[in-house]
Amino acid sequence: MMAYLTPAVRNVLSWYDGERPGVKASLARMLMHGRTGGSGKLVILPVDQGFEHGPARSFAANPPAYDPHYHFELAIDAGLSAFAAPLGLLAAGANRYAGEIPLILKANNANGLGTVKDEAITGTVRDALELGCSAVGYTIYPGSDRQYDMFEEVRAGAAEAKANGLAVVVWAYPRGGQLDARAETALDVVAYGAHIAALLGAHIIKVKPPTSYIAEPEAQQAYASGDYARLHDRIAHVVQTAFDGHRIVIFSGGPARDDATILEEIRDIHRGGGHGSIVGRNAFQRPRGEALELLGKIIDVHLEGND
Ligand code: FBP
Repeated sequence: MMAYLTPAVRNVLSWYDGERPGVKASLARMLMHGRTGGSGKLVILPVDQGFEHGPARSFAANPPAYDPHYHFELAIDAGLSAFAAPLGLLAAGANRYAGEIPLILKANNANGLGTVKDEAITGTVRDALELGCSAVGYTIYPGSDRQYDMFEEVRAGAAEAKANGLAVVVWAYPRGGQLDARAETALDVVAYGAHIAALLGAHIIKVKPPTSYIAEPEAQQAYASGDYARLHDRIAHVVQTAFDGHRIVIFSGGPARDDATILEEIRDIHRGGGHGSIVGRNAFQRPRGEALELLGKIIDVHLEGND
């Protein structure tokens, strides 16, 4: 038999031995796709910012990005692992690009016009299956006054997704309640969010790169003996909190920044043992050629040491 999966991907899949074969096959589909295919790393394009931040804030910087097909082609041509988006955006291209790029249905969404830190369920497991997706994705807002309802929604959606052979991605974004802006990216808070996502049964966990700030007074002592001044050490800690590195943890790109700043951060993510990146605005807010170039460099960093 000719081996299809690489040792790196077999190793990642071994973390999910408690899961059904369909779920592992869906994870394998993403892990074997694109330029990082076979390396155990993932680089994903997320395009839910039109929902979360509004259309002009998301796409005015690069107007071709108003077209859903633009994002499918960007993800395909950059050789990414997967493309994640809300129902309407995926439905606008899933048929035309069927089989060309693994898809993740972002199944809940918020919008910037609201005041409550919560998300509505905007897609179902059945939608994901009809669109040919490999995974469904949910955002949770640990710390929000609505967090427990969000956890229950993820529990229900994830159970149905797993029963149907889909992987589950959780965007763990602490916010709301008593968390101020600084606390949202504090090391202890980001790590707490990643751990909650793992406990909720996420296969892939997405977080923001953490700062060295420790927000919770009760957590100060636990962090007192560690040195978290360097980003790669903070990344390593967050990965550790996701079942001792046995869950795929990927890091978001954030607002558009210059290439050098982004790439420096990606190098730290790689050095800290992060399993990849999920980069939206820093991809589709650049002209296509520049986006392809930057995504190519991001992939190169994640592939370092994989020869
Ligand atoms: P970016 O690379 O654009 O930051 O995308 C990652 C992401 O998680 C999106 O999926 C989501 O829309 C956005 O970040 C949320 O950003 P914010 O924290 O500003 O609401």
